[in-house]
Amino acid sequence: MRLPEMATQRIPYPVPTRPAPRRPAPPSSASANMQVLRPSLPPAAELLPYLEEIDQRRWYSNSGALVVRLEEQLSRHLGFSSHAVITTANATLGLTVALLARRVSPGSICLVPSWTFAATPHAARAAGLTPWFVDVDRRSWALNPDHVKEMLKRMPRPVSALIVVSPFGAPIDVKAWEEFEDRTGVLVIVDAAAAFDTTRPSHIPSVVSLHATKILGAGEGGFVSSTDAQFLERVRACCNFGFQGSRNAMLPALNAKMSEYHAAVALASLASWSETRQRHVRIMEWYRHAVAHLDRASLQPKYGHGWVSGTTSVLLPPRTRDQVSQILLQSGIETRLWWGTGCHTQPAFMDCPRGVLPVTEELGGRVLGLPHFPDMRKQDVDLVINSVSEALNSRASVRRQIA
Ligand code: T4K
Repeated sequence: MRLPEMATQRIPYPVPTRPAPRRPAPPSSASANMQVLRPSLPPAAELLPYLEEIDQRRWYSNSGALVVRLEEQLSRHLGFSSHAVITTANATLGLTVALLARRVSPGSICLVPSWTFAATPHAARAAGLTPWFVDVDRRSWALNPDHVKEMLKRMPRPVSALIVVSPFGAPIDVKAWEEFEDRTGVLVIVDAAAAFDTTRPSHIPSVVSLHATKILGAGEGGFVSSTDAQFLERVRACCNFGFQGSRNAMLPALNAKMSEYHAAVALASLASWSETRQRHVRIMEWYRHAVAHLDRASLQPKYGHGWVSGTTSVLLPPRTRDQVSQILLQSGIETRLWWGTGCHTQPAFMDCPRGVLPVTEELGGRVLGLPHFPDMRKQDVDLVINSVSEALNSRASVRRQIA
């Protein structure tokens, strides 16, 4: 039988032209059309040497040389004394395999904050657990080990695991969570998706995202880090169909491996990390300086205190967020509710059990993600914060007129 004409035709993809310059030109204008995030991954010229290596070896996935090199470089960069990183296809799968490799009991409860991205409870479910939403601490926007210890006394069913989330890259007190794990026996995983800059060695696994929107980007990608070598061996197997030195599936598993092409982008990103970090340090300093002049809004707790992130979130007065976001949009400034109104309000998680969530409810109604991208300039930050200030003032004057 003859195939229809269309199916046999090749789509005329554009032929690549000359490699782009080292960094794209600044995209933003201080007047309008500012995206909330505009990632800048390494240009083609910086990827070329890695891509040529792949061509020569004809090895494209399954623990290739670039993946191994990336894992070694990441381990060193994060301050581990030995190979302590396993790369993954993305952080959502990284969280899932980390839970599987910690040998959590299927069907048991995994405590997660509701104040997080949907990936966190999705991963708990994918690992066969029931996500149970817990409230965060107002002072950190993260889970508090002492509050959770108290909560455990009142749980109706056994809790096997807990995912503590680094809020938008802010550091987590890993020592406190190590002690929590020792005392309670609940297995802890850190969702450090946005926390490449603040991840530190611990036997407690941290899972970092290398998504294009994160500070260290591979397009898609992630990694699991831990000082526990046996756990890491299980993570490696859980990323590769459960194989442990043979083609017999020994563990519950997935295919969560990173390809050589993604490792190439991650290696090129890592090579320019200090320059990237410096850009974010500057942006965060500008935001801190500008927001200090607003009396009714504040940045997330300890924003930029010795760490960098790829996003900026501001806490607005109650019942102003939607109007501020609308007014900014009218001026061409895009904003984003990165974590929506809390996972417990999303249809996929409506059936998940939960505690009371007053802080999450409050943050879900008041936090707004402002523009933050690597080539942002001081005048862009000033424009954003002046627009927030004007939006808050115009709202206050409307309320005064009504009164
Ligand atoms: N845990 C936490 C706490 C997380 O925040 C995340 C992910 C994860 C786990 C899971 O990590 P991964 O499995 O993704 O590795 C984004 C990201 O896709 C997601 O990685 C991130 N968190 C989440 C908070 O945000 P979207 O759907 O909001 O992205 P999107 O496509 O709307 O892009 C945001 C802005 O960036 C837009 O203005 C468009 C722009 N953009 C985006 C991409 C991808 C570009 O200009 N170029 C691009 O290539 O999810």
